[in-house]
Amino acid sequence: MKERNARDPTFLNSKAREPIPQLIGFVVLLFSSLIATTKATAPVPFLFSSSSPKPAPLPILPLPSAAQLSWQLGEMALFLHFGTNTFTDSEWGTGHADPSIFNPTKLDARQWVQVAKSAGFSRVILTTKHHDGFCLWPSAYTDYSVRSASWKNGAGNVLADLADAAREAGIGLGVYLSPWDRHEACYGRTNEYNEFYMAQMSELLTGYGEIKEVWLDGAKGEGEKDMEYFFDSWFALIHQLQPGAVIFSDAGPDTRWIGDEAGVAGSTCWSLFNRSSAKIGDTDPQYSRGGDPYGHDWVPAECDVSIRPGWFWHTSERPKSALTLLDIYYKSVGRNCLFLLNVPPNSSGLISDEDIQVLEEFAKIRQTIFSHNLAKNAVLTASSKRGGIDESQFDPLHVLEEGIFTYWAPEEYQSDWSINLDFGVSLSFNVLQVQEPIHKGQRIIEFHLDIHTEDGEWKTVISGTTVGYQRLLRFVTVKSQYLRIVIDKSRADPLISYLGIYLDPFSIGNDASGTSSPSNFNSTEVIRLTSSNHSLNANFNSTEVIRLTSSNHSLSANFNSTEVIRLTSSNHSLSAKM
Ligand code: FUL
Repeated sequence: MKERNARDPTFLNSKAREPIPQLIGFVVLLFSSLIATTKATAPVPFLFSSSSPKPAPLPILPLPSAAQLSWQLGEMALFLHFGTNTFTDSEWGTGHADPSIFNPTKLDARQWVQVAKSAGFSRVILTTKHHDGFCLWPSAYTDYSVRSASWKNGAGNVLADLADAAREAGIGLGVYLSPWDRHEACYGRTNEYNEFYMAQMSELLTGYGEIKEVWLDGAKGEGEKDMEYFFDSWFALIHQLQPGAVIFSDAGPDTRWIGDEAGVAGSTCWSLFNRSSAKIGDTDPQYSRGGDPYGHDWVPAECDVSIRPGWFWHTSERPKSALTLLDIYYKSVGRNCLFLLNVPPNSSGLISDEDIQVLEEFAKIRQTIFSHNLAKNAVLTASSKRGGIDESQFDPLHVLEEGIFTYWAPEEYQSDWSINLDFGVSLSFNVLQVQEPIHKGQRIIEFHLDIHTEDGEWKTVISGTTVGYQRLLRFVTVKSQYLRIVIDKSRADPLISYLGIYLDPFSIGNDASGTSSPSNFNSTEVIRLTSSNHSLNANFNSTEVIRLTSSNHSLSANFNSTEVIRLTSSNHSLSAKM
């Protein structure tokens, strides 16, 4: 069969390919019933044998590599910004700080790893060298490193400690090696510095066991020395030395920067991308946020953000709240991306207690919401099933099995694609989770969720664009016994590997009476309000999200700086404008 061309406009529109396949289906049906009636006298040995399984559908290009798949399944990584900046209260060190100031007397990489692991992070990524050039391992190519630090009289090696701890705990290890180096004298001399950088990279990738991710960027201050980075040579070296590692940069090759440092992906977010349309150090945020439905390369996005205002630890800064992290989780992991949360160790060499507390709360909140999938006890039926009723491989029941490798597939050449759920009783919920088996490509373009109302009508609760590895959509709490997920547009037959229906108790509408707050939304996105006993009215025209938290009748709001929000908290009334 020919590869399907995603640029063919009729291919994007499910309605464009109905009549002929339906006719074929009818003829096949007629033919098979004729055979059934003549079966006793004229057996058909192989044509309709029920014992041979229907092969899986063809994948649709581009597809992820094994390393990209394992990266995506990890969902969350912990970034560790640590170095001389931790001791000089700076973000971009000059490169001239005295290396002896590096003295984290209580440094315990096992604590970092335990914090990461118990909060659900699958890998840790260390700034082995930030822009100031100070190296957290004893590089042979510079003395601006732990070798010149007071810490352990110059005998320490942060990367080695972290590698051991990560290996023991069974979580992945990644390294950030900043291309921009404000200390190294050869920076600016192109050939020399590229050799130097590759020599340092080789040290990192050969001395510390398996490295799962290499992180680099094009960040550089105004007016700094100009030079060319030989990215293609770097990438080849990294893949040669660590074939299982993904390389992160603004343009991939394996995972791309989402284009902001707030951890937020676009509400449409393709893993499809054209590497050649992106430039390291000169990102087009729009292109990165959304990816490219016509992209030829598989380059899913990573959403980086710091738990604190700065990337490095500063005594004056405090961590974000667990609810803010939850909001970012919905907008990163819930939008087909990896959530890279920076939690900087402090100057004693430990992750601060207040950060740990937030991470523990964040883990508990996720556990509360996502450990109870209401769909688990539902009766599931699908609009059709690949291979017909006797084929169990593509049964809709697979959407309740954790993971992406088993899935529901519809019969070929259908015009309607949906999965229906019957809870048996009426239940309240406000979160939809959908996952695609991305090893077969990213397919779904548009989808929506309907509930069956008391007057017997189907009513759309929420609609969305793109699914990919995982889509989480929040909406005002609704109550229903019957619901259906409908796929409206897809690049190829849609496949669904997981469906979740949850009640997020931190969301709008879960007031004491259990009734939904009146609201009007023009958005396909989420509004989440937490209120105890009060009525809430909200009108939003935005595709973005706001979060309002009301407890003890006091209100606080967290939102992106590009959005405007007005809140009135007096006499328990509230209005918001975006
Ligand atoms: C940027 C850097 O300039 C910041 O200091 C930080 O490391 C962030 C993750 O990447 O490019």
